[in-house]
Amino acid sequence: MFKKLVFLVMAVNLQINNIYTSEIVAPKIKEHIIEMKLFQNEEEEWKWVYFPKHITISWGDKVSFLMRSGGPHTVTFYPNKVPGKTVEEKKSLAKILSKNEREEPHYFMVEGEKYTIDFSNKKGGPKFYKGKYEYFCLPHEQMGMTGSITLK
Ligand SMILES: [Cu+2]
Repeated sequence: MFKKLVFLVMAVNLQINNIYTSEIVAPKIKEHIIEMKLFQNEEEEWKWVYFPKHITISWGDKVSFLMRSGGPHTVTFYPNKVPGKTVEEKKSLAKILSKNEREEPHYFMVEGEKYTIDFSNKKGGPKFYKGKYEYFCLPHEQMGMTGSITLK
C-alpha cells in the first residue's frame, strides 16, 4: 500500500513538473550562434572560419560568438565597416563591439568561451544602426577568417 502511494505521489509530481515546464514562456529574443573554428573542407584544406560567415538579424537579437578550435581567435570589428553617422561614431562602436578591445578577462578567446553582443539599443549600451557590421580575426584575417552581421 505504501509503495503504491509513493508511486502515485511520484506520478503526480511528474505531471505537475510537466505542466510547469510547458507553461514557461520562452523569451522571444533570438540568439544567433557563430562558431569560430578550424575545419577541413571538401577539398581537404584546413580553414579558419566564422560559421556561418554572414548572418542577418533583427533588432533586439543577440549574436554569440562561440570559440571552438584553432585559436587564438578574436572578434574584431572594422572601424570603417560598421554603421554610424560619423567616422568617430563608427570607430567608437567598432571598439565597443570588439572582444579584444575589452580585454576582459583576456585578449584572445579560449576554447569553449562565448562572447555575446546584444543588438538592442538599451540605455547605457551602444547605439546600433541598421546596416552591415563587418569583423575579422586578428591572427587569421589574411587566411579569410572574416564575417558579417547585417542588422535589418
Ligand atoms: Cu582566428
